Amino acid sequence: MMPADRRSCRCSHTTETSSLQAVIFDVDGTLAETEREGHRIAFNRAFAEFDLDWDWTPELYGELLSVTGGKERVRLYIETRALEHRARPDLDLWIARLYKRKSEIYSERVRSGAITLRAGVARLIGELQQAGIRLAIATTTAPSNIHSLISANLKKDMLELFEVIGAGDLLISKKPAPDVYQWVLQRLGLPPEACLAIEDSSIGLTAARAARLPTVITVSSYTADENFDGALTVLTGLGEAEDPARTIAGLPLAGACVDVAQLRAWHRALAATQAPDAAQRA
Ligand code: XBP
Ligand code: MG
Repeated sequence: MMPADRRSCRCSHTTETSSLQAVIFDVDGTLAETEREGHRIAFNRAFAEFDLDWDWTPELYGELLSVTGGKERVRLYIETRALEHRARPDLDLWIARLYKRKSEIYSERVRSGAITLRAGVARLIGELQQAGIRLAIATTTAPSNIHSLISANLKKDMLELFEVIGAGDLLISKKPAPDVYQWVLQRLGLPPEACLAIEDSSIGLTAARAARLPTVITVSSYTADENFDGALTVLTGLGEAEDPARTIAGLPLAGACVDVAQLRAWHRALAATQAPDAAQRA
């Protein structure tokens, strides 16, 4: 449940769109490098518990990331590489049970400290909070996974930090469909031009752009070579003073790391190109 002061704060927000009002974070790959040593390992351990001889190597897992959602990923594997399982009469239920166990293993792993946040994530979240910029999440992973990641690394409940959380099976269509971003925007009560999305993958970028959200990309280990046409900027990460980020494409990062001033500057630059007189000049 959201604390009372946060609820009243939410009501007092303006719907002014010319300044940056909210930042919407993706989770896997963006907040943390969760895939290779987090989700992949948890899938493999669940497979062993279910007496399956499946081994999702880092390379194979990279191919399976072409679909979002753990249950959808297992189904893709069955349909392309473990065809004998297609005939299971209880296939949906069985996948759901396997996924539930995988999620438990993943959360245990995250809570044990195996997965840390990427450089700059904790800092930027704190700075955004201080600046009164609203925070939200748009992900395809399960809420329990986000909770474990946040509480293990920031020692806070995710609801204390993120006002709106669009996650998991909440919606029928996962990324690259825009549904999760549209759902989050609706709950924030904001138009996309008042917000920024932070993503790590081209699938996530497609979802955010389809919801008309300006998007900052921080590439992750599985996504570095993907196509990020349409992103506001593509960076190696959010960066820290002692671990600077680099610009790969798009609007340049002025300093060593992404901070509130930089996000506001990018947002203003975009707004200027979209102002009516700029549109007329174009
Ligand atoms: C990434 C995903 C998820 C994770 C695994 O989501 O597609 O499926 O890989 O998590 P995002 P689950 O980048 O949108 O955070 O097994 O819980 O789906
Ligand atoms: Mg991601």
